[in-house]
Parts: sequence; structure tokens; C-alpha cells
Amino acid sequence: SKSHLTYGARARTHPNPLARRLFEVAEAKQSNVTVSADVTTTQELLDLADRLGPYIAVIKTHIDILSDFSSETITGLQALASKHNFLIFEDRKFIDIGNTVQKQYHGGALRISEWAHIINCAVLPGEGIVQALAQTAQAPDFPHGPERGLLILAEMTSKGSLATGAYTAASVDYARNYPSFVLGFVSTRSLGEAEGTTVAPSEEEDFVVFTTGVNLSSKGDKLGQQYQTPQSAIGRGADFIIAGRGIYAAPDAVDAARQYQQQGWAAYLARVQ
Ligand code: S5P
Repeated sequence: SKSHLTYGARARTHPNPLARRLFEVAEAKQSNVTVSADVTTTQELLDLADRLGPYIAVIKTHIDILSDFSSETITGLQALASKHNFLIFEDRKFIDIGNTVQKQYHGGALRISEWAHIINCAVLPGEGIVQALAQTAQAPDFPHGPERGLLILAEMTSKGSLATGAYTAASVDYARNYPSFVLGFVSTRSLGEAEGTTVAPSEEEDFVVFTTGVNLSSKGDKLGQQYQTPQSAIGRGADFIIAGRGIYAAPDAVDAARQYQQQGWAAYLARVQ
């Protein structure tokens, strides 16, 4: 993997325009933090995005948990993304046949393709899900193509996760087959070297790794979530650490965001030295 290189170096050489932008944002803001803004009203979401904006590279949403989603949610979020220079990741975890995920991604009630730079999917349905989402994001008449990318959910942080072994290896194979659309993975470590994959890596392969289940003060929750620290995640290959309750449920969310930013950046600097 290229995880020993700086974000700046990876931004200069990465073949994917959205990956380049991600690394540029991280470098410019000295932040590899993605906040998982799992709040349930538009006001809370926009308030968090504005207060935490300076300290994060990416905001991750579960847009379908908002009780009052409307076009104002999206215009508000987009305005804050430009104001603070962060990208938007909708954690919809598409998992269906190609024909269905295309309709869930583009149009519909949530219009995800219009505003989410990054989406993710699970590969339970097979490689066709990646092909279907790529087809929609890269259609000739879709205006945002170069600013759209997919992360494959190759592993999960929950206790007893079945996304292991051959399933994780298939995730890597599919990512290799769609390099212009797949940015990398949501996983607990860097992937690609010893997974038992069948598709050979290319010279320029540089998957972006987002690691969730990051928390500084807890080891897990009562529903099977399992946490590691920013240091541990980045040491295992995370390029971006995702923290939800560790930040938004802290007594002072801004203070917490700063702490994750500092620790995430220090761990990154230690890795690239
Ligand atoms: O394996 C995973 C993948 C994801 S995307 N485990 C996860 O927890 N997530 C998401 O990360 C989850 O849906 C939630 O939005 C966030 C973790 O939140 P936290 O409050 O536990 O940090």
C-alpha cells in the first residue's frame, strides 16, 4: 500500500480526481477526521457541520435518520461544505440488485447523487452493484461524475461481522475492476496484500481507507459496536478515521473534534516518517 506516503504526495499522483481532492482537503486542513453526524434533525446536523467544519475533512451522514429531511437540509449542508472545505459522505450502504440501487442513488426521496461526494455499498449482491452505481455516477449526462466516488464496505466493526475472508477479498477484487469510481474501502485496516484476491493490483493502486469504530474513551457499546483509538486505526492503515458518538455526544463536541484531529494527525505524521 501507499500508506507510508504523505497525503500531499498521494494527492499529486492519485489517478482518481475525488481521491486527489480528499487528500488535498486533508493536507490543507491538517485533518483526517470524518465526523459521523448521526443526529436526527436538520438543525442539529447543520449546527454540528458548522461548528465542527473547521476540524474535519469529511462529514458522514445517515440522511434517512433525519425526521425533517427537505431540500433545505441539502442546500444547508452544501453551503457549509463550501464554507469549511469538507466533503460529504452519505453512509447509505447500498445493498441490492443493480436496477434498484440505481433508483436509490439517483433521484428518489433523498436525491443522494446530487449532493453526496462519497457513497458506500456492500458487495453481498455481487460485482453488479459496483457496476450499477458506477454507471449512474459516470453517465455522460450526469454533471457531477468527477466528484463522485464509492467506498466498498469490506469489513464491519460490529461483533460477529460476517464481512471477512473471501467476502473481504471479493471487495478488493471489485475495487480493482472499477478504479475510476471506487476510491477504496470502509475497513478496519489496509487491504490488498494478503487477502486471497484474484485480480492483480496495478502499479498505481492506492486505495483510500476509511476506518469507523473510532473512539478515544470507550471500547464499545451495548449493541455490539467495537472501538479502537485513532492511533490504532491509523497504524493499521486508516487514511481517514470516522468518529460518531466520540465526537457529537461528547460534553463539548468542538473540543472533542479538535482532540480527534490532533491525535489523528499525529498518528498520520508518525506513519509517514
Ligand atoms: O463497520 C462499520 C461501518 C460503518 S459505516 N461500523 C460502523 O459503525 N459504521 C458507521 O459508523 C455506523 O453506521 C455509524 O454511523 C458510525 C459509527 O458511529 P459511532 O457513534 O459508533 O462512532
